[in-house]
Amino acid sequence: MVAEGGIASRLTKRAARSTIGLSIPIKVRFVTALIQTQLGSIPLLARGKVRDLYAVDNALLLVATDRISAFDHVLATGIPGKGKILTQMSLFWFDLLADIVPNHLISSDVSEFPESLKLYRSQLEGRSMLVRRATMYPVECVARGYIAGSGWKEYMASGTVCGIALPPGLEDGSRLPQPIFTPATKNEGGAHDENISFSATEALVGAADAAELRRLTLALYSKAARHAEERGLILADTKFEFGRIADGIILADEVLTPDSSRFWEASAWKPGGAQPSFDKQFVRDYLESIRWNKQAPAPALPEEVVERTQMKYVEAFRRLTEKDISL
Ligand code: Q0T
Repeated sequence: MVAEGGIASRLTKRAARSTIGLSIPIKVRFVTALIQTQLGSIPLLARGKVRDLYAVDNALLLVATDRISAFDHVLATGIPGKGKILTQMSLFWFDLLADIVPNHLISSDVSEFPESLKLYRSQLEGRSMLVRRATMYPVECVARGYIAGSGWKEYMASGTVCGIALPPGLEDGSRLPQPIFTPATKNEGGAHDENISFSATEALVGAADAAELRRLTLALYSKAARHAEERGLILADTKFEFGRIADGIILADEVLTPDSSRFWEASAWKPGGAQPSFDKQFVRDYLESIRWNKQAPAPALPEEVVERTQMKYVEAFRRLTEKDISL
């Protein structure tokens, strides 16, 4: 029985080399990037830039691949282990934040998954979550403690973010007087999310739920930002997605990963321009250096950029969780 026949072409195989002195190999580990899952007849619901979503009985299966995006494109090269690192990071935060809001996690242990998934263990191990199906709110719940990205753009144009008036004189990367709730709506087909006002959020989800989503978003941000700051990282902003089940509101999606958040090295923070990305700066610098026009097809990354980027994900995981990760 060959569960994974045919996926080899979708895997990027790299040898992680270690040498002593005159290039004597002391260890040869093969680390493979999982670029796309292939779960046979399990119904695929969606492939995002990074994650693949499947229907499993009444539940959903979220699988984080090793795909990486930059400048709004998925690159031709994956970062081996990225999906595992981000999944383990989400699991850490779900646990830390469970006193604020329940979440959609059923299990991340493949041994506890339905029988139909066990054939795919090697693709799922460490990088998948079986989650409760919820009715998702059509709002991206963003909290910002610092101004950057689309928030900085809107502030430059109007002095506001999502209609919230901010003090004059802020620079790109400035800390805000207090964290703010800056909701956005998802746009179809790769277009950027659109920042919306709180009253537009009320119109979308109702006033009571809008107030509760704002309260939860700010409470989650506050706890996570404090945790990060104690470990020398700035959580500049982050995006949450919530859903509703019979019992009430639950936290869904991935949480507080570098894909859904801006993490900055606190010791390097210097408002007045774009801050270096904790995880993707080597990737961006490389893509700028080759003067890629940011149109498809996105290029591949050199081995050195892949390795340095992988190290940044491992470092983010270690600093935030104080745990080691085996890929
Ligand atoms: C969802 C119902 O994960 C997504 O896309 C990846 C390809 C976005 N998405 C999430 C849901 C979730 C979650 N998470 C949930 N618990 N219940 N829907 C749907 N799309």
